[in-house]
Amino acid sequence: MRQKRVAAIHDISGIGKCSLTVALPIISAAGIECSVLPTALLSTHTGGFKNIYIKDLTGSIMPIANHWKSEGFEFDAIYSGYLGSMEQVDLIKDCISVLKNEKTLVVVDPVMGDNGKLYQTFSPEFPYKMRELCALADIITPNITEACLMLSKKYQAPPYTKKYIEELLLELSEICKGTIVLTGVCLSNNQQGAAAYNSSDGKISFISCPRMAGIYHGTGDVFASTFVSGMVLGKGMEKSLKAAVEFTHLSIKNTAPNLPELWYGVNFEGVLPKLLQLLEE
Ligand code: PXL
Repeated sequence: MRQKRVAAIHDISGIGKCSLTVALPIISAAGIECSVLPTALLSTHTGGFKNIYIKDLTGSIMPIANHWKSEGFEFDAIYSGYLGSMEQVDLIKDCISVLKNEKTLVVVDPVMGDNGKLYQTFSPEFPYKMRELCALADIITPNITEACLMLSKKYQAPPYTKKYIEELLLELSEICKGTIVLTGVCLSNNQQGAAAYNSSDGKISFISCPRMAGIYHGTGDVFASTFVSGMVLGKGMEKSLKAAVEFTHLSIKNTAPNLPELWYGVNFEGVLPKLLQLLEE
């Protein structure tokens, strides 16, 4: 049996510990080959840095996907994240149709915002466009902000009731007919985690861990990359969700003593040696 392979379609931010600089090490540490398709090259991420250098790579997306296809590469998952423009949403839809086979899992992380705000690089119409990509996915992994943006709902600050989270999951299942994984699910001030809704059996699961004070950038990417790894390794929804919540928590715990210097990203690197064990549990 060949090694598992994931096509990761995100930007590459040279500094900032997010998108491809998180997806590549995590997926690789899980023993999975990670083929990278960069959507844009940035000097840093956009969450707090100024004067960022951005090189758009829109024109490279289809030539890369078509070359992979012509070389006969097959993918166990296609995992998309931060996209540079509305036009890229259409291109990633095309990429999926070029690269997907009947067994490929399509995971869309609709990266657009956090803490109630759309990231500075996106226009207000972007969340509506992102719904089109989510409609093609087997699994989507929005945070609460991204869920509210796609549903045109007013953002509410945490903590949330279980009923509110269940309502969001069901509303999102109108956009994506597969599985909805919602992150940033905080049911009390000292807990944090994720919830999932599987439309095939109607089951809703909640997983939580202790909440650490502070804001931690890039944790959505740490979560989704771990989750995708678990799913590709055949661990199933519940185990992958649990591993992703726990690995994200470990990364945050490993960062808290280094705030504020590490305001821009978590020290997931220091806990990478524990990843495989979490995925095995
Ligand atoms: O972590 C999400 C992310 C990915 N890529 C870029 C970002 C952000 C969040 O700010 O700016 C470029």
